[in-house]
Amino acid sequence: MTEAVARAHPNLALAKYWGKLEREGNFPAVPSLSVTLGGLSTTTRVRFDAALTADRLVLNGAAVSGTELLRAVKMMDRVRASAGSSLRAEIVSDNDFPTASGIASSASGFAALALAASRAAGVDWDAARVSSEARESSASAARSVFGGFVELAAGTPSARQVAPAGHMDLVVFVCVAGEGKKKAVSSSEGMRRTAARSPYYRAWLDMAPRNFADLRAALLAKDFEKLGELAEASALAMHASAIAAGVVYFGSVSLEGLTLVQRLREEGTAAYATMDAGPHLKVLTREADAAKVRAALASLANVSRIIESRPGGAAEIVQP
Ligand code: 2P0
Repeated sequence: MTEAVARAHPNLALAKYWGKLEREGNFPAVPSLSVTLGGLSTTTRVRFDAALTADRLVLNGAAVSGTELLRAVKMMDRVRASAGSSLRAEIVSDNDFPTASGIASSASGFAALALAASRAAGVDWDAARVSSEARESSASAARSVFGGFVELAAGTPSARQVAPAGHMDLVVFVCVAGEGKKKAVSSSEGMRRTAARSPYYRAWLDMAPRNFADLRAALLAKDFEKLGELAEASALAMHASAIAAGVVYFGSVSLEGLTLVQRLREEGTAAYATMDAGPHLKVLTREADAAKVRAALASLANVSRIIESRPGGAAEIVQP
């Protein structure tokens, strides 16, 4: 086979990954636990072609070059090494969610690429190997190979499922902060600066594994309130350590959104906030409170759109 198409969903870390081990291969320094976001996907077609002299990448309809292309080529080189092939490929990848939405497209992107490329090259990688190769390109991508609730332990090659998508009643709102923001520092660079300069990086490394273990236990116990509290605490601790190094991803939507969900809780509605390497706000709630939480979030200024998601499935081949 020389061609394959794969689809993968982005994911939202409940217990965050922030910081890398000082060794080759892009290994996280802390364990993380995410929910795979159903309803949002990246679809990637890989076609090996003897007529090509270099890999080509078309992302959302536009040809990509430079460092973005190089990251994909590195993945393709690993696939070629595994297949004993020297063929170059055309990669066509499309997201059905806005790329600048604060939902990491690298997670679904590299999960879909690892799966499609290995299948197109005829190498028989199992899900753990696909996850490990995806992690090397982008650590959060290791988690998007699996559906439902997924963990990636520190220093381990691949992620694994903790619970399936139907395990828990959970609704995720992504509040996309309006345009006009300058581009944030990349996650890799933000982590590097945090590790090098933050007086609170040690505290983060100390807190994160305990937060992860408690959150994992809350998930298995289906304790939504506990899970939400721990997810919000993980995000705040991650950002506190980054901010102390001058790495500020927070914006007005993050701050006003955090205040809003805290007020909702005081009024008796279980909603929890989390943020990643951008100004967008993600809110966790349950089915019974979803309409109320959505209506409250609609009052936030500078939100260009609200995306609603629920736990989704694993990365999969969609065409032979
Ligand atoms: C996460 N983030 O656990 C954390 C929380 C952002 C904040 O993983 O350097 O693109 O490519 O391994 O996976 C985003 O970082 O970083 C991320 P690299 P990645 O989802």
